[in-house]
Amino acid sequence: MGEQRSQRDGLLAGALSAALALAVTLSLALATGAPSLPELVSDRLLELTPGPLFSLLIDRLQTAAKPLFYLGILITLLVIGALAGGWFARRAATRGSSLLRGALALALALWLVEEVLVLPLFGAGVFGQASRFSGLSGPLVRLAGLGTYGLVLAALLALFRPAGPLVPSRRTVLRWGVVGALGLLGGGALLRALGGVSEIGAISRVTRRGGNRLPDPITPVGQFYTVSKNFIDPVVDRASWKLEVSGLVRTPLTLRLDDLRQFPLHEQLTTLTCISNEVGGDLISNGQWRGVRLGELLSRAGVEAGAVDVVFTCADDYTDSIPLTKAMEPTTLLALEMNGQPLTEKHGAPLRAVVPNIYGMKNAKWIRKIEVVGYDYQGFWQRQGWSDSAIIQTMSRIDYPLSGSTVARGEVEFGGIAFAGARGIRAVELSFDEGKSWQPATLLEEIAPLSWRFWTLRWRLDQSGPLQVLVRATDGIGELQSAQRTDPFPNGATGYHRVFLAVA
Ligand SMILES: Nc1nc2c(c(=O)[nH]1)N[C@H]1C(S)=C(S)[C@@H](COP(=O)(O)O)O[C@H]1N2
Ligand SMILES: [Mo]
Repeated sequence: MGEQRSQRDGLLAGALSAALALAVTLSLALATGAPSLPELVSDRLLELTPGPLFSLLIDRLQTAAKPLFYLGILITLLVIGALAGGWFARRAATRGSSLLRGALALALALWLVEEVLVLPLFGAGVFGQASRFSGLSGPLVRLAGLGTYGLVLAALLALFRPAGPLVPSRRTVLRWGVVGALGLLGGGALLRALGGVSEIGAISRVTRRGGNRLPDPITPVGQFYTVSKNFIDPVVDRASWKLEVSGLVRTPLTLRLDDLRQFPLHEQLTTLTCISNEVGGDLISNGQWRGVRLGELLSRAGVEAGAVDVVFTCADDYTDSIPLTKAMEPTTLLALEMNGQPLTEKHGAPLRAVVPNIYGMKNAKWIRKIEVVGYDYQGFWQRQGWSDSAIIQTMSRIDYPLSGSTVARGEVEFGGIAFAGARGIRAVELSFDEGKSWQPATLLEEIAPLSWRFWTLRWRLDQSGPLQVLVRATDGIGELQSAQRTDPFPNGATGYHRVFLAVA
């Protein structure tokens, strides 16, 4: 076989094998929770991306930014797989050694290069152990992926050998069928993986609601939405952690966790929602927070005249600020616990801010330093144009029936949530006629003043056919939710949520 031809075959076989290997790796990563190479390097790559480009990506592409970024990395890996295949096929053609043994040796070599060269280069450490994902599963999942690459590469190159008949044998067809089916399966898993990557900067794993069911009044920690700017969140060592309170204060403080626990601890149900939540979106959850009043801490330090903002600086170099008046409110907490347990890493262990009535953005996680300043401080997202006051806009959502579902004619129950920060909810209404008329829903008992409010409504649907149902809320001061559809950037999304139903 000519070298040119075998190289061309090798490129093709390499790309196909790499696609399959990636599908296998990502499926395994999804199943085991272990990180795949794309996940590990994308973290570092995003960090290395120049600020202006990063904010352009985030601003312009919003939720698409990260999937696109991810896709870029996958394509790069495909190209590397193709090139390695091309090189290998050419070498195998001239040497005539065993395809299988050679391809597996190639896979092993690629794995070693990945584990001891590439990963450390991207800050993840040898075998990825310096990343948040330490342990054996990561290297093993990546080994399985590259093993797949080697096996498939050998199989494909064997198929491409010109000695084979012109009309493919039944066995060949069968083999291709299996390869194709696996590829499709893997592709599906890949799409799922990409779909799971969402929102400004972060991976938010929120289980999609299903069935005629309202969310849990207090969101279990494992279902609580998460957003961060990081691909890999910081892990803060509790023993050596210290909180610095400085700036315009009479007595700067340095506090350890035990010192913080000497303050009176307050418990408070507060709903958090992300400013990048879309209308009808999932980035909203309710937590039971326990911690120290920020105001009490600041009083201990003694705030000096001229103070304007209180700035949080976090272990991931994230910063944000709230006005001093907000910081002094008794409901502004520095939380140590969530739902009766110490804060988990994802939610900002060991210390995070809980700032009612203000979007999640300003509920800083992994806090290291609290600084009182005499000017209006612009934080991480504010420098990219997001709202500085970030007051939560009134929202409402229809949780069931799910949009796209079919309901039987007759009485149908609707249910969902509404939230307006500290303003509370006075009313929720549904419209079955494009907003011409509105039917009042029943508000369930208030969970807590700073929590979301649940509602239900039973309504007779007599006419079969397609139906749109809209929801709107009125906040506690009597102001109707804005009907105008706006994007999350820069002040949080507005507009009415609607579901599309088929009445049968
Ligand atoms: N240090 C730090 N704090 C942060 C963030 C971050 O990226 N870094 N993200 C913020 C955003 S945008 C939101 S919506 C909330 C989400 O908190 P949760 O993940 O506990 O739901 O954390 C906020 N606090
Ligand atoms: Mo957010």
